[in-house]
Amino acid sequence: MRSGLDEEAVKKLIQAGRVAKRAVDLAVKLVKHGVSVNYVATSIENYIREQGAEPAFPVNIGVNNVAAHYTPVYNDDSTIPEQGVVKIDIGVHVDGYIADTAVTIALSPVFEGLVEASRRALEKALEIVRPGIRALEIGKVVESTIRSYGFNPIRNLSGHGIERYTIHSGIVIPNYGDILARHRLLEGVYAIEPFATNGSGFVKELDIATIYSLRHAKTTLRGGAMSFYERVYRERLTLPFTLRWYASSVDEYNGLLKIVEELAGRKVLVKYPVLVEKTGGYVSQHEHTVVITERDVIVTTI
Ligand SMILES: [Co+2]
Repeated sequence: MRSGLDEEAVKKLIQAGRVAKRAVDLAVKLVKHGVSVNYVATSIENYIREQGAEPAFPVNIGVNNVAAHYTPVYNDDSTIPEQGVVKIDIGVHVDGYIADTAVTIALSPVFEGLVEASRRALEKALEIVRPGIRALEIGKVVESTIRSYGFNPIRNLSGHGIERYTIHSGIVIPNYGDILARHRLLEGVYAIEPFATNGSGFVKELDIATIYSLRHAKTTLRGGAMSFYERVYRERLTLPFTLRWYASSVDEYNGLLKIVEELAGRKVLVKYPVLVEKTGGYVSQHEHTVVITERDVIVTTI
């Protein structure tokens, strides 16, 4: 993908970005006190499909100290609270070409500074990004901007390279001036995503996962597990998914939860634990996807 950014690829990346941007606009309209999180996620995912694209991952809804990797579960009865912040992280793909973007909504004026910190950090990062920039230069700008608002960047969450059908390529764009991140951002696709918090600046994993992905494997599984694996692999390859998309009753959902455990035990399924701020701090996040070509930078999700 890094060397394969042909015209067709760039066209699809831009198309995915356009859908993702409109999905963010929809998210901002939907997020209101009392609205069910299930409704928010499902509406956004349906919108993406109506636009002829597919979710690159289930819509992540992070309320307050939840930083990432929570998507509403089947029959989720939680609602948008009255106070705090809500992060909506949206992935869209067109033929495997991915756009990854996120926005934070302050539910009350007291959180506007926190939201502004990650928004401005992303803006500043986009001002300096250019072909060949070192990842740590972006990290420095993100960190100093967030600190100028009196908040901490989250150091163990980072931006990332993106490849076709792969959300995290392994290339890291730190949210602080990590002196080890001397690698240059060459031709390719990258997500820049500053996280700001009034907590310690680190996330930890909870013992819950609501998002999974499959590993490519030549495996023989029994009965339901085999047909579920085959169905999800056909539809998603190794892109993340939620059981919400596959269950149409509580019984079915509970059955799928068992299958997930079986697949995880066989090492053909990866779980993404919910990530929360270590000290319970509130977290804001903004994210855009950029396509870096030989000479230019295209922000696809703006
Ligand atoms: Co991302």
